[in-house]
Amino acid sequence: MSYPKDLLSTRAIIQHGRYALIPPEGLVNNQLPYFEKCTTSIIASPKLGASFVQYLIEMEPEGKTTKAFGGDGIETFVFVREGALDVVVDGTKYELNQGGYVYCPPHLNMLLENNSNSSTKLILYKQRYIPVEGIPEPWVVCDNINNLEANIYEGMEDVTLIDLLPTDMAFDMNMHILTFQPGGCHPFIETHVQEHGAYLLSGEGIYNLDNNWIPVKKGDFIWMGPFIQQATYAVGQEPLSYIYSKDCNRDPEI
Ligand code: UGY
Ligand code: MN
Repeated sequence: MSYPKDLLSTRAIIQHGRYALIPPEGLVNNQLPYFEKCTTSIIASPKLGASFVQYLIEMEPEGKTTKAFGGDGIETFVFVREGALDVVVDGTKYELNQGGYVYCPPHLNMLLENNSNSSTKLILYKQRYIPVEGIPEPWVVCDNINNLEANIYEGMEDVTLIDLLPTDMAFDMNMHILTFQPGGCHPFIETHVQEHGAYLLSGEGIYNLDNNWIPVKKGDFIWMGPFIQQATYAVGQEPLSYIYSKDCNRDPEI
C-alpha cells in the first residue's frame, strides 16, 4: 500500500437489506478464530441483510482451520477458485483442485487444509438449514464443475447453467454457475423471493440491481436480497460467468 494517487473513490454499493456490490479493491482482512494462515473477507452476513454468511479466503501453504466449520444445524459449502484444498468431512478426506467443491450437510462439519506449495483461493459459505418433517437430511456432495453438464439456459444458446447440488427436496439451497457469452443476457428481469450471493469468476457485464444498471466485472461480489430486480447483459471479450447461491424447496414461515 502507498499514498493514493488521486481522490479516493469506489464502485461499492451497499443498500442494507436490498442488495450490495462489493468490488475486490475495498476488501479488508477479517481475522477469525481457528482460521490459520488465512486472509479472509466476510462479504455477506446478516448485518448486511443476508440470511447466510459468505467469505472470500486466501489460504497460504500450511493454512488450515483448526476447529470444525458448520454442523449443529449449519450447512456449509466450499469452492476452490484457484489452487488446491483438502477438506475433511466425517473422517473422509476430499482432495480438491480448481473448480472443486464440497457441500457439507447440517449434521456434519468440515475441516479445511492447504497441503500444497502455493496459496489457495476459496469461496466459503454457511447458512442455517431448514429441516422439514418427513424429508430426510441432505448428504455430502463433492465434485468439480469441470465434470458437470452445462445446460442451455431458458432456450438461449449463448447462456448456460450448471447446478452444483442435487435438486432433491432434502436440499434447501443450491449453488449454480451462470455463463453468458458476450452479448448474452437474461430473458427477463427477475423478481423472486430467493437471495443470491454471486461471485464473478470471469468477464464483464452491466447488471440490473433494483432497476439500476451497474457495470460489474470479474472479482466482484453481488448480494441480491429477496425480490430485488435482477438481470444482466454480458459485454466485452470474455464470457461473463458467476457462481451463486440460491435458497430453494422451502415454504416461507409466517
Ligand atoms: O437462478 C436465478 O435466479 C438466476 N437466474 N438469477 C440471477 O442470475 N440473478
Ligand atoms: Mn435470480
